[in-house]
Amino acid sequence: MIARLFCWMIAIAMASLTQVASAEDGYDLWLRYRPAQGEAAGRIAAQATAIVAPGTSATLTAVRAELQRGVTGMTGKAPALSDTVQQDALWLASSASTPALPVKTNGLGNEGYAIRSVTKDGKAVTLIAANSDIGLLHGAFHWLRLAQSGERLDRLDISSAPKIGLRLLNHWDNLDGTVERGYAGSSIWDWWRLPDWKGPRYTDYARANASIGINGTVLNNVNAKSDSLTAPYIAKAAALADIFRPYGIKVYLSVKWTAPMELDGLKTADPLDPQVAAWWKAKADAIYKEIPDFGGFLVKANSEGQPGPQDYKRTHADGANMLAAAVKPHGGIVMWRAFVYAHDNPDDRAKQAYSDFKPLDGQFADNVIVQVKNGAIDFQPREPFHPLFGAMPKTPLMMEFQITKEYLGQSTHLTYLGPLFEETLTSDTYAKGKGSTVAKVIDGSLDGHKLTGIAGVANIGTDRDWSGSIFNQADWYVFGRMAWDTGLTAQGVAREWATLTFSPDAKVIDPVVAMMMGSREAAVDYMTPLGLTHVMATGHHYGPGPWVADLARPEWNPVYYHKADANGIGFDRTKTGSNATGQYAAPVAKMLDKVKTTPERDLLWFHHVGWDSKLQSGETVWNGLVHRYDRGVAYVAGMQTSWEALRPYVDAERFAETQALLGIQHREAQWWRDASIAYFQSIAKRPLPADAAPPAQTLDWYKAQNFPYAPGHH
Ligand code: GCW
Repeated sequence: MIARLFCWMIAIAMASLTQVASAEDGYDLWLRYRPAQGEAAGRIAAQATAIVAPGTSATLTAVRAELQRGVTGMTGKAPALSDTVQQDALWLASSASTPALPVKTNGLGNEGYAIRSVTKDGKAVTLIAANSDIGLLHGAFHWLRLAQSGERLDRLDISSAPKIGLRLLNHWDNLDGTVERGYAGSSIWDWWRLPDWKGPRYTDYARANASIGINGTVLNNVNAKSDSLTAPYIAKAAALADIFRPYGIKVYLSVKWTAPMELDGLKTADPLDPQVAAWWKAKADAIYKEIPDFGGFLVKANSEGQPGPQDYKRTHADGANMLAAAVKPHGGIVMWRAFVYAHDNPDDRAKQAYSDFKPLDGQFADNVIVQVKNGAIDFQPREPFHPLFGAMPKTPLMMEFQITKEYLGQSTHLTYLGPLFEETLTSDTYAKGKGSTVAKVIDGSLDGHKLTGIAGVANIGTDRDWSGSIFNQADWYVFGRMAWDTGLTAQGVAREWATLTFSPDAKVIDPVVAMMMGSREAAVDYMTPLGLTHVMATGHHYGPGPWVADLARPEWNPVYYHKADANGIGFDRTKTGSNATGQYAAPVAKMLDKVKTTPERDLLWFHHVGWDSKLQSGETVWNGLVHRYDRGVAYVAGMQTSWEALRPYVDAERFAETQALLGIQHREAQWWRDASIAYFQSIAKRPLPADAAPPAQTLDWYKAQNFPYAPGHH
């Protein structure tokens, strides 16, 4: 009896173990390494009978562990580790430790890699070559990506190196564990228990980021607290840096401008005061003592209430250069944000960053890089590229994208950001004639800069799936992949991600990629069609609020942005209006100054047009607006149908989650559509087009909706 009970207990324990091992809860991200199907398993096993990656560095240890984990997961058989090259082995060798590699590594830099099927001493092997162990790590992840995708592995000839130097995540994580604009749980940094307790998530975070080429992370919110610069918090950051170092990831900190006053009672934070400069120098020295490869500082100054050098009648350059001098002896950098606008500046908000920064071109120290958001307002579903790109040739500029979706449906909407990133990177600034793309500005090639960077505001939290939903993981993934190679397409990366996340089966991939590719445009349609912007509800930015007109600062009110009145709608940013168009290079400005030549997707961003004026389709602006709202909602309904058809091919757990979230998205898209139409109709006073249904509720009902506990607002 007892023996039987015991057997049962073992059986139950085994069953739950296998369940845990195979649970598709999203924790493994795109590094799932599930058993390969059909011939793929044999292909992988045949090319990885052994792993030859001798060396004692922490990075090589991580590389071997990752390859073993991957190959074992995919084939069910652990490859041997060997110090000598053997037939059908994966051979990893860096030029630093192996002379006369059969593959050239010049041009690969410190992080790039080559993967080639070669013969070494009569043995067929797959060589992963690089100039450093970190390069080998990136190469190993590339090989694992190919293996997981079911690709052929026997005739490889690949080489890859990043064009952009700094590829960073920016965490808007607070020291109390909350995350500003975070929709995936709490901060993954357990500041309270660091540096003693270092949970396994930190290593998995490093693995995930290294696998897509991210090489730095800013640990704390740009709305920074001084405390992160105290000795206990530096020790905590150092503990994280130690975990990330083998994966080629450096840590950075956001700093608060007035830290010298708050922490040590200095009378001023004037950047030209020698005591202030000395304080920062000593602070930098203290940080580098604990974190010898510390990356540097990120600064939000004189923006949205944060203190900064302008409080002392100094410029952003004065401030940045003082900090830059402090980290310079250690090889550190300063990332100075250009996201600034002031309540006492009556000028169009979209113009203010350019007005502040353009005159400072040429005045920044050589270890300062100015971090510019993709658009001139704030991470909207669609923004034209920021006019600073191309306008500061003497200053390195880095891109800031927002991976977390403050304005694109937060954690519940499926709105794949690849197309948004691609649209921005391929935009032509015309700064040096045709072909002066934003990508060329930030990769330094347009103006010959060596210091180059791109940052994404992270969408990572303590949720089991890290990002709040399976599909939100794709936004993290595509950010990393495009940061590594700005030439990748949103579509190509979507395929890659879907293959790794679901399966290489075209029956799954094709519909999933199709859903993803139109999803961001759908959000534009149901939230901010035709170039509308910033019409979200106050504070948490969850849901529609185009009627809001009572906030203290004019540019906090949606009515400031859409300027709808009895005659028409849109913000006149042409010569007759705010002249924001004048901040672009002449050919772009000329194009945007006329309604006719302005891309319709940006129409209301640049022009105030009559309700009855005609769109390209021939319909009126009013009718076109309504039709776009409807098109957005219909797209979401279409995604629901596509997803339903995938039920047989997707595991129950991820199927159910996505199904439920698409349900939320549909309901909210409808709400956005109805509320927006109810409001704009009250101003336009025009009938709905014949094929459009009236909003479900009255305008007052929509206005009365209130969400005091919507997440992410701190
Ligand atoms: O997008 C806005 C957000 C703020 C954020 C700010 C910024 C960190 O609403 O939450 O603050 O931008 O980028 O500084």
